[in-house]
Amino acid sequence: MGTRLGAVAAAVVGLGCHGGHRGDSGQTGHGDGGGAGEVLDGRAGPTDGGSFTVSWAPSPDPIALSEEFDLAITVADAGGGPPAGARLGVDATMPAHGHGMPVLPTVSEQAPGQFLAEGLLFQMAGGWVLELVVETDTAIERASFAVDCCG
Ligand SMILES: [Cu+2]
Repeated sequence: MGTRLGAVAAAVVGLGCHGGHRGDSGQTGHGDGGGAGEVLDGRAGPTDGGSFTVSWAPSPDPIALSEEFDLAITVADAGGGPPAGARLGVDATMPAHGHGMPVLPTVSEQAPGQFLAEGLLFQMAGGWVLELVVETDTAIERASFAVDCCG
């Protein structure tokens, strides 16, 4: 019985994701600065508030399906140098499916503005979105990148 219930619950979760639940009513700015998630292509770009530029490179490259990989990530401020006291959050999701990775990556700062995220894993082929969140004492900004797994 327990197993059966588990299977039903999983199916419900899958269905529930279909409509999406971004809940961005009332908070979305039109024009620039909308936090609802512009997804960038490539491996470098600005954060949504425009204060920082982030770039990333996977290892191994290319990323392989269902194999752990690391990301080397560089964060720069408007002047091109490392932002003072910046912290970095790293996550990845499949927005079309409403799920994330089965693992929680660990992020460490290797040098000012240079971060290493270890232990990411894409367990499904398809369209992923990598989310990098830069937090300083005065700002929290994010950049989202489209990552196709795995080609
Ligand atoms: Cu998926």
